[in-house]
Amino acid sequence: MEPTVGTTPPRVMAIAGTDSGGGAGAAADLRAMAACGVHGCLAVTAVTVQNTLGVSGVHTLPPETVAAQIESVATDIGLDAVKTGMLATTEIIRAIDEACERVGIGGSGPTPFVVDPVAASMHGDPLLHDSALDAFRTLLFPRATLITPNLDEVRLLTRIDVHDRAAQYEAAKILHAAGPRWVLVKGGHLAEDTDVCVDLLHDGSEFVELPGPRFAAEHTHGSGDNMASAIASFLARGLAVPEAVALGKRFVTECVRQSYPLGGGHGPVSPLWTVRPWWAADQP
Ligand code: PXL
Repeated sequence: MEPTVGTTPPRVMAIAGTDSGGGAGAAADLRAMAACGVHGCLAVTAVTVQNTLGVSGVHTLPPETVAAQIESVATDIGLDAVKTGMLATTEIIRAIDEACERVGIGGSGPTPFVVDPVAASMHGDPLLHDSALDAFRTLLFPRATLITPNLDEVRLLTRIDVHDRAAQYEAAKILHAAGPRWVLVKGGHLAEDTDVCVDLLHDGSEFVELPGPRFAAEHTHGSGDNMASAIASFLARGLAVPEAVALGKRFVTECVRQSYPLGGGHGPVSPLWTVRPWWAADQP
């Protein structure tokens, strides 16, 4: 058979840490990107020693190696969108900011830039130095097309403890003032909503509430990574932010619905619902 040459898909980069348990971080990002039909590239920031019970070790890469991965890919392969996850230190954040400036990612450059301000694992293990919160605010937020904090990250970044919708609106306004084009304040941790999960999107003038079902899910490891990676993938496909966020929400809602147990702790959300079982006899 003659080999066939395919069409290059949209190209998206995750700047992220690894999770040896495979549920979150870089592995989740690249799976979500494949599920959303794009070519995923990766700049590793840190290696975590991790299973479903928690994080027992973190080894960060030299900041210049993180920057070099970004520039190497951007100057050859090209990038249609970039998303960040675990960034670990101020020095790595600064190196990312400088590399993005050089190759036109976020800010006034052409490449959309999604910043998921990851601060801790779901077990509360730190994935970011406390002193690096300021670097997020001052360097990456002004460069971001969209930031996607959950309510724990909102508390760290703004000191607002969001317990109701009014505070969710207030937090969105304060975070928008730090410079991102759009803010998505995710409502997954909002206790007052018992059967809905309302994410709030804000661009400095409009507010859009994105309601979705809430599941009593125990296995939600990697949900934020999957969502931000899906949104970046849809931005790379050329969708506007509200459409990309709405599709990202649809994607992650199904990932949470289909999450599975793994190990002795919290299992991962699953993008496998997008995979056609081509290996089964009746699937061509
Ligand atoms: O889900 C956030 C996240 C991102 N990156 C890494 C992680 C986690 C959560 O545990 O381990 C490497």
